[in-house]
Amino acid sequence: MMPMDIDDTQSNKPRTENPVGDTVSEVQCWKRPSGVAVICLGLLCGLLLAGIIGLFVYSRDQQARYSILGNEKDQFQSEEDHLQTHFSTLSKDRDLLHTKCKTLKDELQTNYDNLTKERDQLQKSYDKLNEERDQLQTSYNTLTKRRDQLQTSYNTLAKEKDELQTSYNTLAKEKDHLQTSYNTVTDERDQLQTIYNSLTKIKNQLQTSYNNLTKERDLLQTSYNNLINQKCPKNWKKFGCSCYYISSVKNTWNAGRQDCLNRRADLVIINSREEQAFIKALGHRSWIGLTDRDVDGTWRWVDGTPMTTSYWINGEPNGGKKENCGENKISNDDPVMAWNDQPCDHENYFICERFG
Ligand code: 2F8
Ligand code: CA
Repeated sequence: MMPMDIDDTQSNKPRTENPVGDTVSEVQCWKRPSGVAVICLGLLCGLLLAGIIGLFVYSRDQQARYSILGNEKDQFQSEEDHLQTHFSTLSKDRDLLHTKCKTLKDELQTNYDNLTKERDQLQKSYDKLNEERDQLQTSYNTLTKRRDQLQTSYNTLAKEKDELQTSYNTLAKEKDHLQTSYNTVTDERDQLQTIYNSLTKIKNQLQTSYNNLTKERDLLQTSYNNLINQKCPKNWKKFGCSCYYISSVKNTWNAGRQDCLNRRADLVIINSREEQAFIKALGHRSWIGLTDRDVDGTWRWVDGTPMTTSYWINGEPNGGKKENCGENKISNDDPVMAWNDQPCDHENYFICERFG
């Protein structure tokens, strides 16, 4: 900032330090004697007077203005000094700022250059990163597709795994059941093997027995055939393998039995319904080889075997200890049922039986 130059403004105007001096040329006009000149002189005097008055007024005003201007000049001078001082300070500040500015400018230039280099490097890095980003984006897209495929595969595999797990659990249960069944069957097999071994032994024993029995059967069959074909003595009747003799006289049970024994026979033992029917059909009320004389109520045959099948008449036996010997009674119409218990000392016909 430049200081304001007050003196220069004043120098543009004519110096008025001595205004009286300026009227010298006008006084010289008084030396020309003429009327016109007088008039002119009067006019001039008037004009001069007016001028003087005007100058006076003007001078007074100028004085006042000069005074004001002096004051203003002082003020301006003071301000100029102040401004000069301020200007000097500002100049110093400007120089300082200029220096700082230059330093800053250099620093900024350096920073700018550095930043430019960094920017270029960053730009390169940015471009490189962009390329890497694009590559990564491509890789990301590829990986995303691959991930989706893997996710689909994973889901499928997960389902298959669950199904396999379910199948595995089912198979494990079935395996346990089968293992239990296998153990049970194994135990049963072992038991059956033991039984089989025992049965094999028994079968072999039975086979041996069967073979022996077959031989015995064949022998018995031969004997049976011989017996069947064997004829009975005179006055004896044939039935099956036995011959039967019907006494012609009556006697007690014991005497009748003795008579049979004398004939190499014994009182008849009835072993079947057919034999009983045969005996009854002979048409004689007679003793048979049945008695409970040893134990009342327990009937046995003369060979000592217990009676198992009976053909008692309805209501018999009824004699208790009084009737201990069996007879074949033919008074009823039934073709089979004919037995009655009688007192053993009662006399009765008797039937003997010889086997073979
Ligand atoms: O009514 C059946 C009964 O008949 C006779 O007694 C009344 C017989 N006794 C004699 O013949 C001795 C019983 O043996 C028989 O039960
Ligand atoms: Ca009786």
